[in-house]
Amino acid sequence: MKSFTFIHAADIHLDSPLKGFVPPPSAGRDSLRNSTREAFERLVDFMIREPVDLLLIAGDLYDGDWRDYRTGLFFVKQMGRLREAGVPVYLVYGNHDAQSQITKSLELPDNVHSFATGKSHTLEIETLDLALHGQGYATRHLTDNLAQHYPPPRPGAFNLGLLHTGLGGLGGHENYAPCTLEELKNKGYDYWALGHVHQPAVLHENPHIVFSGNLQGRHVRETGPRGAYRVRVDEGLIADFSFFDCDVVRWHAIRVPVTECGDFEELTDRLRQAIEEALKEEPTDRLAILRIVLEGRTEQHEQLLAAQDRLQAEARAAALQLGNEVAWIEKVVLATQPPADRLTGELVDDIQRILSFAPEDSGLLERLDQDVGKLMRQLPSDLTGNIEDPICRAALDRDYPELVRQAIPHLTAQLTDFKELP
Ligand SMILES: [Mn+2]
Repeated sequence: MKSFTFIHAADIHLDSPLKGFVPPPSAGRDSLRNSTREAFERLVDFMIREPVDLLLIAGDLYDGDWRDYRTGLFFVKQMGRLREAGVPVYLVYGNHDAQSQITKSLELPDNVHSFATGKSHTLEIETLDLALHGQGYATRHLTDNLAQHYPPPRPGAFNLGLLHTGLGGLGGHENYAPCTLEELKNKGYDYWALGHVHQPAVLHENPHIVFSGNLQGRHVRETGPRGAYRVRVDEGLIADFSFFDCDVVRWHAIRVPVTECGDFEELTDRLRQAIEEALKEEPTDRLAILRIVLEGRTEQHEQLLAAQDRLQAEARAAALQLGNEVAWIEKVVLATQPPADRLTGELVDDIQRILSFAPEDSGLLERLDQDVGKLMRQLPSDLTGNIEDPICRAALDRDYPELVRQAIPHLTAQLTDFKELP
C-alpha cells in the first residue's frame, strides 16, 4: 500500500469576527478582523512548506452566508496556491455552511472536491490507495445520524470518514448529525476526520477518531492553541500523528489569587507578574488575549469592587508594555471575597458551615439538575453561546458543584446584610 501525508482541519469559519470584547488600541484591529483568514493562510503555508499530499476540511469552512464575494475570492486564492503545489482538497459542508445557508457561490479550482449533501458516498483516490467517505449538510439543523449510513470500508484501502457531528452534544455544541463513539469505532474505518467541536480532541486511536478543532479561537471560551492535525500513513497504518497550531490570536484565561496582596500596589504587581508568567512559554508571533480572574479572600474586596476600571486599565497597561501586539486584556473579572472572619454570629456561622458542604451534596446537585438543568436545556443556542457569567456558565455546563461554589459568596453577602437588620 502507498504512503502519504494528509492534513485534517475543520471549523475555519472564514471571516467570522472575534467576539465580545474591546479591541486593543490601533494596530491590533487588523489582526483581529482578519484572524480567521490569516490562520487559514498559515495552514496553506504549512502545507506548501512540508509538503503534504492532501487537505481534508470537515465542515464549517464558512461562518455563514458571505457578506460579499471577498470571502469566496479569498478561499479560491488559497485553493489556487494549493493547486499550484499539486495538493487536492476534499471537504464536507457543516451546519454553518450548509447548502441552505449559502446563497452566493463561486466556481472552485479543479483541485477542490466537495461531498454531496443528499447521501453519503465514497471518493477513491487510487494513486494513494485511499477511500474517502463523506456527506455534507443540506440544511443547518441536521438531526439524522449520518454516520450509520456511511458506506462500508473498502478492502485494501486506507478508509477515512469525513463527518461534521456533535457526536453526543460534546462540549456543549449543538448535537447535529448525532452518533456515538462506539458506532464510529466499529465502522471499520482507519481515521475519522471530525468537525463541529471547536476544542481539538483525540477521542480514540486505532482507529483514530479526532476533532481537529477550529483554526482560530474566536472568544474567551476558546482558549489555547488552535490548528490542525498532520497525519502520515505508511503501508495503510498511521505512522505519525501530530497537531500544529495556525492561530494568529490566542486566548488565555488565568486565575490570579490575591489573598497575599497587602495593598493595591502589591495587587497590580501581582497582576503584572501573572501576565508575564502566562506568556512566558508563548510564541511571540501572535497576539495573546487574556481574561484575568482575581480570586481569594482579601481585606481589599470592597476597594477592588470600587476600582474595577482602574484595575483593568492597569492590567492593559502591563500587557501593552510587553511590546507591539504581544498581549491584550479582554477583561479583569473580580471573583474575590471578603475575609471569612468578617462574618460573625451563630446563625451565619451555621449557615456558612452548611453551605461549605453543599457542593458535595448529591441530593442537592440532583435537584439542581432537574430544575436548573431543565430550564437551561430549553434556552436557544444563540443565547447560550455567549454567556460569560460564571454562575450561568456552570449551569449550562451542568457543573452543579461549581454552580454552588459560585453562588455561595452571593448568598453570604446577602446574609451579612440581613444580619444587620434588627
Ligand atoms: Mn458546526
